[in-house]
Amino acid sequence: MSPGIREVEAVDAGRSVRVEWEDGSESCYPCVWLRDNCQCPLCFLPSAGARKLLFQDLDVNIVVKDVALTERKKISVMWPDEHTSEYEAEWLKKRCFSEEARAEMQAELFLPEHQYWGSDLQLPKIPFEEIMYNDESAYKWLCTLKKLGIVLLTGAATRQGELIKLGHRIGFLRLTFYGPTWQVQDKADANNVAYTTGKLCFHTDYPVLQHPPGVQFLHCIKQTAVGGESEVVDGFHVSNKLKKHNPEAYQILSSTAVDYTDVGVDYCDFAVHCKQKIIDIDSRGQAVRINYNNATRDTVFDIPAEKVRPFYAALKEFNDLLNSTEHKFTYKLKPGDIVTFDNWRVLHGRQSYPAGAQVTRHLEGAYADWDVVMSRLRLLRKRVLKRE
Ligand code: OGA
Ligand code: NM2
Ligand code: ZN
Ligand code: ZN
Repeated sequence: MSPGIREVEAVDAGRSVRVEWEDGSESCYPCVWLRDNCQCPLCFLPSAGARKLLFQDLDVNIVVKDVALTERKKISVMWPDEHTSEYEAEWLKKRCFSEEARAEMQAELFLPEHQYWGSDLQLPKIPFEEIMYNDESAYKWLCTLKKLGIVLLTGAATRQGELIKLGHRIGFLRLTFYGPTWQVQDKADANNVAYTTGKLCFHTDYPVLQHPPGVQFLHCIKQTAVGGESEVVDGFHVSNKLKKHNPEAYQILSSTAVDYTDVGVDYCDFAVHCKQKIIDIDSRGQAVRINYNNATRDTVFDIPAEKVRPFYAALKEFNDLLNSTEHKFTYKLKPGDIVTFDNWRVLHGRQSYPAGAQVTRHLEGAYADWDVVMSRLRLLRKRVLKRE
């Protein structure tokens, strides 16, 4: 439980409020932020959890007129126009502006921690039925998916439709031009290399979309006796290695916009084009999304001719690292397995398998957005940890 408040005072000529907590620590809140976040019914709509106060009605130079402590659990602020705002101790504590408090809040909201892996991956397995009916199991599934990037669900029925149910469990699936769910099997006149018996090198799905699907589900309905093994690799771990051992290649792949293309007919007709960096990085240079599918990389390449060879050399360095035995993990899906993985982080591939008149291998696939998955994770956490 958060501590109570020992003392409160206006500081910095009334432009900030200083709170001293019962454990001796202190927090300082700028008045413009306090006024902006007044929780009274005039300023805030509790049913929407949203601000009613218009920005045009906020005085960005506001100072306090008076501040007082009410029973150690609340502070009350009076503003120059006599409007009064109340803030609860626990609410304030969570929103403390210290570096540590902000880091803690951000970690709780976004679970940014990653656990990297290579060929030593211990692929986590959870029964499909458990995550469907048990909130603790579902919470564990999504936490592991976020942290490790991959979880295998086992024991699903060996028929189409299980991913639709999984979609309902999290909220909803992401519709794309390949349909709400899609069938990975050998097809005549395949509109995608995935729909053949050929080998698929390490790739992320759908870099041709401006916002590629964050999470992918592949449900094995039928598996071939020979070939068809799956491979996965931790793209963030490999990116870190590339950055360390070949900074020039990393620089090229994280700054060169590559053209992607996908033209055809499936759910409806489509002609999709997009530019993506193969390694998307944040402001600190850390990889946040891999956008790499060699099959849909366009023949059109919008860079000066003299930069083409260095680009291919850089991509070869990355591709070699992805495929090193140290980094890749190989397994074979069994009927009833559903592999769930972070499509922004984990690159996946499959071995080729013999073609024939019969369909010998059938996976059903689907996508979800990280927004939807993280939303479900937070709601499950609230319920499982019985908070709020
Ligand atoms: C895909 C894909 C993997 C497999 O359809 O994009 O990667 O094992 N399939 O067939
Ligand atoms: N499928 C499997 O980027 C891609 O084309 C990935 C998508 C066809 C839905 C394959
Ligand atoms: Zn108010
Ligand atoms: Zn794929």
